[in-house]
Amino acid sequence: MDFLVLTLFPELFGPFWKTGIVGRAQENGIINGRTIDIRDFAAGRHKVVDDRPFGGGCGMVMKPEPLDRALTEAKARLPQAGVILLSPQGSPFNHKTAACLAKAANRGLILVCGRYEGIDQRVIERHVELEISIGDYILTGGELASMVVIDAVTRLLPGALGNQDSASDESFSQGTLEYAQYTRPRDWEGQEVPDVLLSGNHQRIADWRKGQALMTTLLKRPDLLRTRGLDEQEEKLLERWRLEIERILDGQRIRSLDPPPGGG
Ligand code: 9D3
Repeated sequence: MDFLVLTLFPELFGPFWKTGIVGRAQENGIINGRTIDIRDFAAGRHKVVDDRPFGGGCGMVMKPEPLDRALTEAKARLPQAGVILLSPQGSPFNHKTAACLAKAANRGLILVCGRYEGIDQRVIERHVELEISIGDYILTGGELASMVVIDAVTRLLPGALGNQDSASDESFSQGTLEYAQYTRPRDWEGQEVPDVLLSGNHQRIADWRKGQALMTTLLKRPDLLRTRGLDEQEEKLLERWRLEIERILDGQRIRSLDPPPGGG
């Protein structure tokens, strides 16, 4: 899958393209990640890429011309690619979006990273197909957000993970959080690993993990289960806590999750 990132800070991507699962995918030819420096498309000796906003206000806006030329070059290199703008105004990024983008991997992606207070709206209207935000907090630019998107999409591509199955049976495709994990030593400073994990009974282990994942989700992210619901097997696994679960799913407060008195 081709990723072409348009940015004013291409140096941020050096180690990113070379490290970990993204790095290995790049080496194996599963992805081809490149950056384009928007400043290379700026005019004049000073290579100006920003200007003051019409209507006044503080901060600067990315000028349309350099970005438009950079995008024209990007589209010439990847004519089939979708164009995504990373922006605080975008749709929230989640597993479903990542899976969707991974499915259309053959098209490739052009990712536009804004800096300053934003980019001229007319470039967005001319080129951008999808605006993505990675959450409700303020970043200083789209670069980290584009790495988040590329990272999440890459690990869903066939062959990117060591074990082929590991992406499909993990938590967000199931709509839950993950079960707790343990490794050696069996007794760590008096804290023991749950017995069932040492039992060698694969069915019991699988059931324990499902129940553990469901309880964790219920306690930490009840919103995930409320939209998803429980199937018959899951209801059986959680029978013991049925009353508490119904109370939580009815939207009542979980006191342990409320902020402690006095904050902190
Ligand atoms: C405080 C400045 N904001 C009001 C004028 C506008 C603003 C512009 C540009 C705020 C942040 C940014 C830079 N952020 C991104 O480009 C960005 C982002 C983010 O800030 N949060 C979550 N997801 C994303 S994706 C791109």
